[in-house]
Amino acid sequence: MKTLIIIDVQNDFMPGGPLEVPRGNMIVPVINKVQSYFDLVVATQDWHPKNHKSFASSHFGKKPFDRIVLNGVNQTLWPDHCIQGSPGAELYQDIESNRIAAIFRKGMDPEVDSYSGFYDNNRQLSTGLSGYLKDKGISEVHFCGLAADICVYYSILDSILEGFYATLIEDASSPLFPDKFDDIKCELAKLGVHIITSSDLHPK
Ligand code: VGL
Ligand code: ZN
Repeated sequence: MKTLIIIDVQNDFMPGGPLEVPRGNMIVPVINKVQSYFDLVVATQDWHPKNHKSFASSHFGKKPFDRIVLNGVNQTLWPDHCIQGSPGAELYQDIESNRIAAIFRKGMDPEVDSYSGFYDNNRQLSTGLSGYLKDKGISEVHFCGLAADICVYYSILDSILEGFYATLIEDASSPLFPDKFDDIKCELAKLGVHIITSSDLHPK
């Protein structure tokens, strides 16, 4: 069963949002085009309580993109984003959502960030995504969404650890820090991740 996982295509990550990803809106038509090539489409949503410890605003004297150690793990501090129930946390309005079978939310524990759609950054709390896919007999997953170098990247790493074959659809994903993305792609390729563009995919 061909499966597409759409990571965090939410308003706050779009150009003009508090944690804008360059070209974040440009990937949306590509994602919409390829959805019909897949038998199963699932999505993730960054979904933080308003006092989340990954926000610079939760730490006196800190500013966005500072780095701290949070409960023993390195943490980049972010601008407030994707607050539960806020308009910024909603899926971007142009993303076609009719074919999205399930949405897995993450980052709900105020003490722990969660980049991956599978596990939190401490690798303690599962979203259930792995079990959901395995229950359906899925062994291979395609990834797209935002940000390519953060939540998509960590989701791909976890998918490999969970035993899935992973593919990144590069033009359906966009990085927060484009300068460092070549290194990430190299690392993923070495791990056996297929990196393709949407033109390599074909309608069912
Ligand atoms: C993300 C930073 C903080 C992402 C989420 O979706 O890539 N990045 N929270
Ligand atoms: Zn977040």
